[in-house]
Amino acid sequence: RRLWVVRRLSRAEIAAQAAEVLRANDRGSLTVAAPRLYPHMWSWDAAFIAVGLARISPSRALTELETLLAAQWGNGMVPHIVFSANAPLYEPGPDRWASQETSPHAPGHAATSGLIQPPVHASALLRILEAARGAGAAERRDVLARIRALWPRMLAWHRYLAERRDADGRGLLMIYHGWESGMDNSPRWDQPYADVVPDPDFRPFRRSDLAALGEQAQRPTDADYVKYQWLIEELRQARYDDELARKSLSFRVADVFASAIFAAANEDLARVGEALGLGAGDELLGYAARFRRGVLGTTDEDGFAADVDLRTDTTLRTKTLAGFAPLLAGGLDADRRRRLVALLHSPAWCGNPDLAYPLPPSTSPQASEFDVARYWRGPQWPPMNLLLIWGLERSGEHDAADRLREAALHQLTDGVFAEYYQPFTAHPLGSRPQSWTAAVALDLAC
Ligand code: 9WN
Repeated sequence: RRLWVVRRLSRAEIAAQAAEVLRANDRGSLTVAAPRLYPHMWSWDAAFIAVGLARISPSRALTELETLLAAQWGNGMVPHIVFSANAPLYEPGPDRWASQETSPHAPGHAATSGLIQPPVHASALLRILEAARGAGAAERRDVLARIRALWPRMLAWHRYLAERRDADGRGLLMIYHGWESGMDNSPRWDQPYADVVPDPDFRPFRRSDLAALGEQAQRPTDADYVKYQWLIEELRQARYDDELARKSLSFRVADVFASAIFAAANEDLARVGEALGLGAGDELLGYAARFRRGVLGTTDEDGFAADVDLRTDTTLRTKTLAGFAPLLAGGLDADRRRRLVALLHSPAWCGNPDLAYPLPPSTSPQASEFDVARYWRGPQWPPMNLLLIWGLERSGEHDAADRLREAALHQLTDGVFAEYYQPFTAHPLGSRPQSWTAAVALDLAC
């Protein structure tokens, strides 16, 4: 085992270099997720990027959310990709989605995908609001006025999720594609994907990700990709209509991690609304309570949560990071919360003796599916550390939050700002420099 050894940056150097990465990936009113592999705007990346940018300029941070929400669909859906023109090739591009031709809800002025990603946006908005309080009077006034203007879109996004993605009110968000979870090839989805069988005459298109990255072992497999592409075909056939999708798609899963993010995001949006006198507090806190209950309803005796395959009503108990969802959503009784935090520190997770940094791998090293380099099947992902830090703080677990914060920052002192990290050697993996990693570094370093 060869550890990745580099000159470590100081806190001030990390902040400066991270800011430089975000500047270089800035295309004016949006920040590309990464210059080569992801040359467009991604939904949850944009939220993390806004959190980082808020440390430099609350106004520019808000622009990120404004650009994303300007591409919102008429039914409130916020698309997972907003395409920029003249960017390097990324597949599936706008033609594959054909959203404007297919759905009456798709915006006429923006090319977008037809999926969602986890709703971190309101949590980003709250951080922008907090950062604006420390800004000069003119910027503060401007940011507050723009948050008011954005409010109806944020509310419509949360209503879309609560009404269209949890139609039966069980407090869990339904997703139609592994990409909607943001954890594309996580073992969480192995079982549901086993039932996704493309039509025999389906012709998959060429992958652009392998050419952009060149590291096949760090990306999903070809077999995975055919299914990812096929599900887009199914969605298009369902005209991106939630009524139809909910009944017809061959992938329909309740995503417990996104549901926990949504529970927290509703509380955060309610706080923004309260601070600006915008109302809707009862509605938002009602959603928060519903999704918190939904998440808690999937937990085992340690408080570890599970996804649910909604086609078969099967609980999917996998050893992935998503199991810590209750720490994000809150609501565990003190005893089980302590057990869940102990599990987080145990050898199955951050306490694993082989780890270079005590940070949660995306999949437990003790799981049979663990793969040290392959994307969401093992590597550590900086934005997930940030979500857990927020969750631990929200749950009152301040010592655990501090430990995680220190390790997460230390990992990023290599100054590479990689998409993900090899957990045993700390080698930077995937695309680089990745904007959301720079944003997390900036937030942690400030
Ligand atoms: C598909 C942009 C996105 C992240 C996801 C990550 C990856 C895309 C891909 O990159 O997904 O949406 O092409 O692999 O899994 O979490 O938002 O950084």
